[in-house]
Amino acid sequence: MTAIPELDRPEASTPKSASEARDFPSDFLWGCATAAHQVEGGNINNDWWAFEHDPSTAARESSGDGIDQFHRYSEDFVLLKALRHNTHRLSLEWSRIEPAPGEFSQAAIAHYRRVLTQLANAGLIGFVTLHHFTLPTWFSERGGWLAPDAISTFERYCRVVTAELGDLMPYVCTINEPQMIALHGYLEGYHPPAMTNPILWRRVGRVLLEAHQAAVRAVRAEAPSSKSGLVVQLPLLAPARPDDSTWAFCEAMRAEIVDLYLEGLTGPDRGDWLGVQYYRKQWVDPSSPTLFAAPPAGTQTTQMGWAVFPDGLRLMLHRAAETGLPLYVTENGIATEDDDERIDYIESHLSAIAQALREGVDIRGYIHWSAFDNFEWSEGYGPKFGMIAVDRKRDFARAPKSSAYAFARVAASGRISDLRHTHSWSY
Ligand code: GCO
Repeated sequence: MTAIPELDRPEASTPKSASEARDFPSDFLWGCATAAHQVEGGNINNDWWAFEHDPSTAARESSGDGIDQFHRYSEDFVLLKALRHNTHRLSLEWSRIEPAPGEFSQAAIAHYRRVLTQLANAGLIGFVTLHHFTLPTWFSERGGWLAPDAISTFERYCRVVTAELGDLMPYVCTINEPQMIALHGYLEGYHPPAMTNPILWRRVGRVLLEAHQAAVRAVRAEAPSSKSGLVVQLPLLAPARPDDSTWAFCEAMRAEIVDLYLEGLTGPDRGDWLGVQYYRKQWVDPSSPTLFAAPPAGTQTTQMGWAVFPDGLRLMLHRAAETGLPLYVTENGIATEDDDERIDYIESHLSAIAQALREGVDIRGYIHWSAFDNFEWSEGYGPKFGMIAVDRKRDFARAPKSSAYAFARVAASGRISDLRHTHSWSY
């Protein structure tokens, strides 16, 4: 393992809390998540690239070179392992693998074989997402998820990649946040295809649930030892006001954003586990043009304007546990320039997970969003979600922040109190 002076000083191996009980089991998975379009750079053949370059859309800037992970994945994985991660979540870029309908790039598949081999060699258990927001341009131009053959086309891609790479994918995340694809792309209009149509919003959500099941079938057929799961964002939704119609509207939103997916995970193709992604509490407001009210005055909010509410993670883990599936937290994090605030956020959210564990919820890992500051979709590179800064202006140098070392100590010991044991460390 690469030595990191901040972590490998002799006192670091015997943290002050060594005698305290662990908060997390010794086989718990610890890591960070990324997505191809947010880190690779140069993904010019997908719907997001087109959206970023269309001045009429909500996108602020081009994803450009990303953080050039397309070329720097090896050193990134070695760094994450040195930071005591034992797992890593990343995604495959469909538009590279299938640049034209039915035409699969052997070079792109070979690239991802090198990436996933390097991941395993670095000692990181792979959570590999098949679809994380970006669609090949040809797929979106044919109607995206609303095209009559969308599911069978996606299933064909899933079969090819799992047949080619499944031996290197211990965990497969089928579709990232189907609810957010539907909500942001078809109702709120700030992701492609920039629609604001309540009927299509509802329809796409159902298509994506079916597409998940098709992906599970593909994984079972082509890579039977891989374990597949849907990864859903589960915000804690509350009515903005106590009147009956706001309550009813909140229930209707919850039905579409949460219940549709959790209650839809039935039958043989539901997958082997479920990924819970949690960031915030949201107040539903039928009279707001965005359908959500601003957080109440005095609420702590992030660079994204999101309300910090750690107990919501515990509550949504309980809700997700009703599926009976083992759970992994596959995303949770904060956009902030203030890294101390990130450490606070990690502490409060890990405490919520530890409490859910004590309450009997089967949670097997925590994957933070994100490893590196990266491209935050329509918001561009402004929001800082990473534990590791990247110098995009010069040489793409990676610089771990204090939170990266704090997280490393918890990952090594399984004790939340080790986040704060900074007295014996210098940065
Ligand atoms: C999502 C995606 C990530 C985001 C992250 C912060 O949740 O929207 O999975 O790609 O970058 O969640 O918004």
